[in-house]
Amino acid sequence: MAQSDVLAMVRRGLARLPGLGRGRAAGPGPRGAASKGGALGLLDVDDLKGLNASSDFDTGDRLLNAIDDTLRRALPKGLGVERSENGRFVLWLPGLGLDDAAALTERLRHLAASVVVEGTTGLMARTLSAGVVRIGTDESRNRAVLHADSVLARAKALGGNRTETARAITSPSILPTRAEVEAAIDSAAIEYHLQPIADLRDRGVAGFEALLRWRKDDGAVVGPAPFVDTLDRIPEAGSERLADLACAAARPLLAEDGAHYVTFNITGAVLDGQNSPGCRWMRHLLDTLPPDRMVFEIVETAIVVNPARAADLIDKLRAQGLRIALDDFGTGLSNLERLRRFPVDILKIDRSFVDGLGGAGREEAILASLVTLAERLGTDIVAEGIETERQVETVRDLGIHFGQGYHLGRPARAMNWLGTGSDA
Ligand code: G
Ligand code: MN
Repeated sequence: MAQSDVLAMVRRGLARLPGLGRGRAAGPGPRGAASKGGALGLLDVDDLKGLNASSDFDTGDRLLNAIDDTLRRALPKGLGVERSENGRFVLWLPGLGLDDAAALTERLRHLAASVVVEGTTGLMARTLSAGVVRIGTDESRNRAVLHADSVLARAKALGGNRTETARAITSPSILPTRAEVEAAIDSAAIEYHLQPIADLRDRGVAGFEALLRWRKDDGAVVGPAPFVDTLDRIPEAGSERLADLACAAARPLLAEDGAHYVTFNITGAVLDGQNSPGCRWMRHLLDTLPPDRMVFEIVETAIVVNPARAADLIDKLRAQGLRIALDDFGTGLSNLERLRRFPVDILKIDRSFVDGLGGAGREEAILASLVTLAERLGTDIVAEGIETERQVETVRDLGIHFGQGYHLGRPARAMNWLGTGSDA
C-alpha cells in the first residue's frame, strides 16, 4: 500500500471525528481554561507483540509512526502528543477536565485504531487501550505519567480496546506536601549522605554517591522514595536550597585527595529538560561544582517522556565533562534499550546480580558478559550492593573494577568521610 493510500485512510478517519483536526478542541479546550492542571491520556497499542510476531518489527514500527503522525495531525492546537520510551503515546491535555479528556482520548483512540499499514501478510491495524488521569496542580509530569500508566494497566487487564479513567491520586496522605518538604529542607531534616564507591583493585575511594535522607521527628531516617516526587515540585527557593545542600555535601569531599567524583541521582523530570525545580537544581549544581567531577545517575524509575530531548541534554552535559551513569542496570527501565539510546559512561549493576553470586543462578555469566560489553562500549562498571568480602573478590575476579555497598562503606554525612566527625 502506498504512503498516499495510508494518508487517505487517515484523513477519512479524521473526517469522521467532529471537532478534531480543525484546530478546535472537543469540550472546553485549553485556551480559555486555566493553564494549571489539566489531564493526561496515555495510549498504548494492543498486542503489538502479536503483530511483531505475525509480521515483522518494521511493520510494528511503521504502524507506531503512522499512529504518531495521525495523532499529531488530529490534536487541536495547544494540545501535545509525545512518544514515551516504551512506545506509548502521551497526550498532554492542559485545561481539560477528566470527562472531556476521556472523551477526547476515546475519539483519538478510535482514530488511531483506524490507521492501517501494509505488513508482510497483508494490511495491519491494531486496537489501542488508554488511561486518562487528571493532573493535580501540584503534580509533576512524571507522577502523572506513572498514575496514567496504572490506569492503562487496568484497561489492559479488562481486555484492552478501551479507555479507563481515574480521579486524582487516591492516597495523598502518604505523600508529604510541598510545605512539609520545604520545612524539612529548611530545618536540615533533609540532607545528603554520601556513600563511597571503591576502586576494588586498590581499595581506594573512586567517588561518592550523594543520597537524600530525611530524618523524621520520630528519629526514623527514610530514603527519598516517598518524597522525591514532591521535591520535584517544590518552589524555586526550595530547589535552590536543596542544591546548596548537595554542593555543601560534595565540595569538601572533592577537595580531598582520592575522591574523584560525586554522583547524584536524577529523575525523568530532570532529564526532561523542561523548566522544573529539578532542572533548576541541576543548573545550580553545574554552576557550583566542577562538571568533570560530577556524575548524574539516571535512576531506574525515571520515566523518560521525551527521549530525544533527554539525549540532547545528555550530550550537552557530557560536552561539559560530566559523566552519565545508568543506575540499577539490568532491572526495570534500566535496560539495554536505554544503553542503546543514551551515551553513558558508567553502568551501575543492580545489587540483585551481586546478591545472586555464588548461587545456582546465572549471575556470574551475566556479569562476565557485561564486563565484555562495557569494554566494547568504553564504559566503567560499578557493582552495587556489595555486602561481603567474598563478593568483592568474586566481582573483582570477573573484571569489575568498582564497587559500592555496605561492606565498603555505608551512607554517612560528608564530615564522616573527612575524619572530623561521625554520622549520628
Ligand atoms: O537505586 P540506588 O542504587 O541509587 O540505591 C541506593 C540505595 O541503596 C541507598 O539508599 C543505599 O542506602 C542502598 N544501599 C547501598 N549499599 C547497599 C548494600 O550493600 N545493600 C543494600 N541492600 N542496600 C544498599
Ligand atoms: Mn543511585
